[in-house]
Amino acid sequence: MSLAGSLGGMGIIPKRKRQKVTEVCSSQSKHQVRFQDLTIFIVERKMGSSRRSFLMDLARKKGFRVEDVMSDSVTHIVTENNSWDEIWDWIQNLKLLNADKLKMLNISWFTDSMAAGKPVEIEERHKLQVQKMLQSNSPLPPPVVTISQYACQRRSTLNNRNKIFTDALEILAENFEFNENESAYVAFARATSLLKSLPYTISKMAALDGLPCFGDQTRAIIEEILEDGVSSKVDDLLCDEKYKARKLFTSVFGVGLKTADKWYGQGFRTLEAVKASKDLKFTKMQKAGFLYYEDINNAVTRPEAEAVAQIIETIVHNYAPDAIVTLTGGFRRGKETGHDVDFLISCPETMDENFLRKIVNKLDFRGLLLYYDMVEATFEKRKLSSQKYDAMDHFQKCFLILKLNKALVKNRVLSMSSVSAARPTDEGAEPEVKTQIKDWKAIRVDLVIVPTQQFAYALLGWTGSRQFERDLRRYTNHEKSMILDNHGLYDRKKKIFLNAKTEEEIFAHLDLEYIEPWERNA
Ligand code: DCT
Ligand code: MG
Repeated sequence: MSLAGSLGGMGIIPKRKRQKVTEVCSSQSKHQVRFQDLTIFIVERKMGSSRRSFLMDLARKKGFRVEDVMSDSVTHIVTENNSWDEIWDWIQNLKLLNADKLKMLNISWFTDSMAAGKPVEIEERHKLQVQKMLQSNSPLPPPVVTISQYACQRRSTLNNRNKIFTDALEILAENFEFNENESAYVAFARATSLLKSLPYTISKMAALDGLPCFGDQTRAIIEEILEDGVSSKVDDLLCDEKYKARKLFTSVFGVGLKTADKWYGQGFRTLEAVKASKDLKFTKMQKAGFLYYEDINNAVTRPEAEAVAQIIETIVHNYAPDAIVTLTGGFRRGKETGHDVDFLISCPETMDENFLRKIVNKLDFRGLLLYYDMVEATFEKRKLSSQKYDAMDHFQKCFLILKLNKALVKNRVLSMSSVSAARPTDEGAEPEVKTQIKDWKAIRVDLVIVPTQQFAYALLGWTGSRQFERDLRRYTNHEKSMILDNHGLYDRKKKIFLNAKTEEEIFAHLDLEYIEPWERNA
């Protein structure tokens, strides 16, 4: 089969649309076209329909004319992870009149233009690369573009095509982390992250050729899964006493690896036994962890996160109408569930230092507060270090467990109706609630107070993912001789801090293509 034939089969455009090449999109009419002399077509292949629809919508909102289907009126064709040859073959088949005038661009031109709010000038790096000739019988195209070893130079959506491998590698990585085997942890975490960014599924070992981040150990796991469908190392680990105990104990809010290992060493194997022990002392956090264990270990859904957002916003705006509450963490990356809900609250510099306390008090007053742990700002302790990635930052923050009325979430889902507070109940009423129908769910919430000038850096840091952040800092340090943390960016050569109002500006300081939050699921 010819390359062009196989491309048609793989659906650059859906079959039923192929005949109607001159049809013009109707959803464009909702938005005014600001840039009259260009018309964009975005190729669906290797991108997926949902991402494509999202990007089309985004461009239209910004005043670009975008066609649903390929036609003679298209001037700029935008594609992700397809080579010039592939797109050119396909265009030849369409027999367009002005094919030789078409600008054939990779997604970087599109994202640069979206960030600039206008079509940017086409640079060499925006143009599609010619792919080295493949042997016609080779079933696996090699990567068309060089894939970076840094997650911050890759686009990792939630559409993970290599889940069978990443699930296994993640379990093994976690165990290396438990065992404080840093180098093995890093190797497994990086390989996992790279697999998540691939626009195709690995179907044979040769597909790993030329990719960074794979060593002997990670290759061996992938090879075994390709042959047997499972990894014996993972199977063994899932039956391992110590691993099971560590997983179980650290699933309690407030229990870290040290405590988990202590309990394991003392012979404990179940949470029931730990809770029943007369000798063990628990912190306030762990007591809350046990009390709300089931709810906290039951993932937070997006409607729940949105209901919490509404509650927090209402209270925050009551005290500071100008403050901005931003939902961040996994939900900002487009995840539908999370283990908690993370919010940044950005305030003008002059913000009352008791602001966060007032919010917490109000939550308490409304009967919504089950637990809180206030952490004061430690800006004076900030040390610029390129050696170690410091997960914690120096902002004032509060780790909470909130009591979310389930009816509130149901109402939001059913009718998106307005929010009312959960019915207040006594905090100490746990035994009583168990005998009644429980109409609320305990939700883990993080609130972080961020001064406006540091907002973009805090947003970038708190959006994650963990691996994306690690690689962003590693890239910044090794490739740019700069230091990045949740507060700012320091240029070691020029000895200056670089200001940024938006995440786009931070990426630009680092000479990185902008990666959207939903592409940071590394
Ligand atoms: N973060 C980080 N390094 C850590 C912990 C957190 O860079 N060690 C950043 C990345 C994500 C963000 O803070 C919020 O942290 P979590 O809530 O733990 O992560 P999440 O991606 O929101 O995961 P989940 O969806 O499960 O809440
Ligand atoms: Mg989170």
